[in-house]
Amino acid sequence: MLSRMSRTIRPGISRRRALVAGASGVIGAAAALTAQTPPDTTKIPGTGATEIGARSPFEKAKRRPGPGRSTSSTTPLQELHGIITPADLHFERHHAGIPSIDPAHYSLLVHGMVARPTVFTLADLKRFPARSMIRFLECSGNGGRNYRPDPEAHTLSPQQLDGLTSCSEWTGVPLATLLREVGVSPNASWFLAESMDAAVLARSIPMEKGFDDALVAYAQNGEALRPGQGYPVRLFLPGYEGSTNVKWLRRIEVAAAPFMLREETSKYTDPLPDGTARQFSLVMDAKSIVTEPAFPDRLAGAGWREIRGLAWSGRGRIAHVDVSTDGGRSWQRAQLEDPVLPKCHTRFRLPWHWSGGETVIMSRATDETGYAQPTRAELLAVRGPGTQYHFNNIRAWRVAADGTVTLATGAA
Ligand SMILES: Nc1nc2c(c(=O)[nH]1)N[C@H]1C(S)=C(S)[C@@H](COP(=O)(O)O)O[C@H]1N2
Ligand SMILES: [Mo]
Repeated sequence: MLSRMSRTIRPGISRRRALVAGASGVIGAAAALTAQTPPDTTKIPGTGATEIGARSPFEKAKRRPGPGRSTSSTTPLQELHGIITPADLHFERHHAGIPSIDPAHYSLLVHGMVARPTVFTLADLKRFPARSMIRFLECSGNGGRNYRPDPEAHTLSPQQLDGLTSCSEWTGVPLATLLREVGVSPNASWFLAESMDAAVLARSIPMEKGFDDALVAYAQNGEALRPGQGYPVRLFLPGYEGSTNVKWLRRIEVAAAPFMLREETSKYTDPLPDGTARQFSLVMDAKSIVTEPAFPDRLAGAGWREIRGLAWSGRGRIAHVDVSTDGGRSWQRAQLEDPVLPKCHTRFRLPWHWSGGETVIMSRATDETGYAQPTRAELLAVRGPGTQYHFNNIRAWRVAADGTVTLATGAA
């Protein structure tokens, strides 16, 4: 292979001769090279190197199956390997479209109950010690069609059911650094995070989160945030429901109480069976989904295959994932693939022998706090039928005798 390459790049010089020349002196080697005619680059096989990479045209993964403008797109979970979501397949949820923001004119104001109200430019933010963390981001509306009665739910793929979750390496400055910089009052207990998109989306966040692991993020998977993810700066709150991760962040106001905004009163609250509502249900509970086999897969025949899926928890690490291949009668511990990180998608696998009959496959995640993913009946009993968010109940796939796989919402 090497000698073939050297022949291709420098016709007439074998690798052997080049090595000999190298050993006998640099000057001799250079003389030997200049004596040759320059390579004809048009004869190099294949296409040339490119400025920006692109997928193989044989790969068809998409966030949105159809054309047209939409307020959300979903990650094709069943197409991905490992735990990282490519940035251009990270799900999107925009309440009022994607704004175009010139980073040269970007600034973040931090004020309110602070000693030194401050405006930070993007350069200011990048000058602080940086931190990177691999963490998931999930919309709290994800997976609702596995909870409410839905006659079409059996024909949902992992992407269509649960594609509002993704996992990236996020880089930025810890919000705690900025809070110390501005001198937060000891009486402060909440802060407002406000965006500069047309929605002016804003949320109230407990101050403990600000000092814990909140990140003012400017990069994702090694490069600047994508416009859809909040370019140039978003708030990233590991484990918190998606809507609190304010994109296009322009203002943080420190206060002694929550602000009771639209997105935490009329939206993103959970009505309960007793007529009250749960407010500030900020942390995403443990959840998992088998992504292979899943709809629209059709198993080619009986035999061995690998069951694969993802598990995650907003409260910390996944402790274990149990998988049932017999409709919940027995459970086996799946293998967790390294790395198993806190508040991060975790890959699980289990070898499975399908004997060819009808069966139901499901997964149940348990996190390091000991919390286990509930069944649909358990979740319904606590939340009632009217709940709109946080649907982490067990997902089940029915495998028919002909190998077709469909979502079986009532089976778990
Ligand atoms: N400024 C702003 N921030 C926002 C939103 C928005 O519409 N505007 N959507 C929120 C919601 S509901 C979710 S689930 C996440 C989605 O983040 P993503 O689009 O990067 O996946 O961003 C949150 N932050
Ligand atoms: Mo969301």
